[in-house]
Amino acid sequence: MLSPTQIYAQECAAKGLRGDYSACRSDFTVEQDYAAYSAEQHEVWTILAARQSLLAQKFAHQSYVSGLKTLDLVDRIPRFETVSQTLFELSGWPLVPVPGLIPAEPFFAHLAQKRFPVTNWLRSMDELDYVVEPDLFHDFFGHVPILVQPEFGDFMQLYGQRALEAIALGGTKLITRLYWYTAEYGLIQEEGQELKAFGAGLLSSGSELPFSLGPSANRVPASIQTIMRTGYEIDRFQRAYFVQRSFGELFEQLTQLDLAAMVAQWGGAEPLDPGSL
Ligand code: HBI
Ligand code: FE
Repeated sequence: MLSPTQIYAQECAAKGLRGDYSACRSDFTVEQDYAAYSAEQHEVWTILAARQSLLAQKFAHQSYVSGLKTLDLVDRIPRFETVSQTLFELSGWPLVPVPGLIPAEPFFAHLAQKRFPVTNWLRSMDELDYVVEPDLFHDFFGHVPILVQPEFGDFMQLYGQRALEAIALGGTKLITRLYWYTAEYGLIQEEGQELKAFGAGLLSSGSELPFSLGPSANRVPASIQTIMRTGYEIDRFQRAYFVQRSFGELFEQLTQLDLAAMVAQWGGAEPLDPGSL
């Protein structure tokens, strides 16, 4: 009798997903085998991190920039335990290594219990600019630094809790869009502040980060209902970027959201075309 993780490992292999799922625990976590990273992989990391941290100074939300400095992520592949301990002390968010994409339910369960899953494999030198699946650089460099910011961390934990509710209601597609247009591609313009990026898909991309804040990007004031109704593509620049007014407001909107009503009304509807917003 195969376990759920063994079944999932077979599915990933069949889909050609990267990552070694053969040794993951029932919650889909693994060990980060730090010694396994080659000198070339450390070089991949330092090239990407040097380039992105320059862009982050200009385009990233202040809390991301300070997280990057505090967690010391730039000079080499970071050690999970070290950063996890620092982050846990700072904002209560330990990191858990995972072999790659894991099923939505365990992913949301980790977030709901204030644990951030970070992929343990890293792209190769000839994939420097783009990998389809989230790798160590996307997760660790893109998602982790801003978790030093309590308001955003609270949103991510609430998101995990409500996403589990949404799955039970049959609203996985709707709730996945909310993650996509905030945690992955979110922009924010706080009162009297400049427009900045906080989404990991932007913060880990050398090209889409400047694009999203540039003249030709389609930026839309954020509304949680519109976000959850809007489709997205995973392998091209986004055709809409939603701009939050504050992390507190995003948290409030998700707290107030009537998920059952949302799923009943829009669960089966055609997605909105982001280009039409
Ligand atoms: N697994 N490791 C990992 N990382 C993710 O970002 C991730 C996932 N599984 C599911 C998932 N994301 C989506 O459901 C979310 O993007 C909504
Ligand atoms: Fe991501």
